[in-house]
Amino acid sequence: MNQSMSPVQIAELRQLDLAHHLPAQSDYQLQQQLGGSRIIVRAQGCTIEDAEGNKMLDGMAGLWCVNVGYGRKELAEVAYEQMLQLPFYNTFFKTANEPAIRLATEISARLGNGLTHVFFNSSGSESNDTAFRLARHYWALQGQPKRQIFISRWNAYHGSTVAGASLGGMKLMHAQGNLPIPGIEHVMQPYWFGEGFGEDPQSFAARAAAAIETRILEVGPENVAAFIGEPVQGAGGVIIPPPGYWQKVEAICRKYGILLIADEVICGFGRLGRWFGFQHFGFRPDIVSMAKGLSSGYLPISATAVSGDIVNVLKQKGGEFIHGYTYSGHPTAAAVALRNLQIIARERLVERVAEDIGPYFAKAIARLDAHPLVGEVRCVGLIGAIEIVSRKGTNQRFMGKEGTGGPIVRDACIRNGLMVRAIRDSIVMCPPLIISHAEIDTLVQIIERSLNEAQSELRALQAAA
Ligand code: PXG
Repeated sequence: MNQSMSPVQIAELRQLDLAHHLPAQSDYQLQQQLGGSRIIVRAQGCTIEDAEGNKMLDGMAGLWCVNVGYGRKELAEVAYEQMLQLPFYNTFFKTANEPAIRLATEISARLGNGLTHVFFNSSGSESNDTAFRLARHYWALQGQPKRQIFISRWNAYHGSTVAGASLGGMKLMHAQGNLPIPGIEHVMQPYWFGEGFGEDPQSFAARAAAAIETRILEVGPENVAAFIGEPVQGAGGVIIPPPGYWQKVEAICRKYGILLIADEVICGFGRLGRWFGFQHFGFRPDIVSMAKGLSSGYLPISATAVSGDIVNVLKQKGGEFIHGYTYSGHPTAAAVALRNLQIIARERLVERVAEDIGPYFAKAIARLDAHPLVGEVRCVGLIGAIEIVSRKGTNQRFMGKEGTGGPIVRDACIRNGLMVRAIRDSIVMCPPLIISHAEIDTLVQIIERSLNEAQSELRALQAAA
């Protein structure tokens, strides 16, 4: 288990990767040019290792999900035991299973705020699909079937299914496959550095929230089902709304009787130093989507939590909610998720983010603010971003457009042993919640070194343009 693969084995795998495998969200021509994907073979703690034996610090917790870190034997054991006892059974036939019931109970206890019930799915996208169908169904039962419209933000990420990508505000995703589907309205995002630079953050927050109200009035409040938003936009580039934004959004939703859906797929399970992001920002959603950190990515499982008020309507007026997935309430995935939540609680990882590693991370990455390429450093809890700019003190980008600086710095980080993601010109960080102080120091050192290396390349590009 501890040996890296031979060059022959690696070559064979990469060949088969090209011949038969379509990796997610990939440019398949580029995959071909690169001779196949990088094969990741194992991971432990916060470190991943590829087939060549290169070890890298995982600054992304896999894909914003491995909150408890890699190599948790007890999660493997719980899956093994559950598979022997009951690997699978559905929840369609007036049936349920103990892990799903106990997990739903645990999630609703952590949520509080009247979010009493949980519907299970296998991915964040499906979780939002469930929220979408449930919200429309709820309004139909309430005798307001015209309430069909969802309001979302540009540059939001809510998944890759048809409803998820439509709810999301990624224009490049919409361009493929004629999305969004009808009934979805996008408004500005609370991205101060990109869209409010130089503006007082509070008035920017008010402007971003007011855009929601304006759109509600344009389409008619009686036609709006829900507003959906990530407490902090992750895949959009770690967009942390200025203080006051969420309170204003919540007040607008209440004013017009619109459901508020929090997409906690990234923010949930300790990422912001509370169990859920809405608890950090101090608002109260009616529906909550969650995935990723729910099982720390050990098995695919997601959940859509629903307020007791909505559930009462379903119970009293609903009949059958004709929605569900084969794997809704999957016992093995639920057993692993339940144990994962027990680990988070036992090791006090949420408190650790709030009181120890979050503040340490904030202080450590703040150092990068002095770098000539860095326009802004922002973070909350254990998620953060660094904006790459061509001129210090501005939000101007290399080559006069977004997307040159970020990828060059990211590639340097990866070369130097840190897995991070570039989103346009942001380097984003989302390490496992167990990351040590020493590993945070390493993360910052690698970024600093990578910024230095990228600088000459970027200045040369700019000069040649
Ligand atoms: N909501 C949010 C907030 C997410 O971050 C999803 C929904 C969809 O989850 P699934 O499990 O269906 O992928 C996500 C997923 C990126 C990246 O580019 C981010 C995600 C997925 C893939 C890539 O950073 N987030």
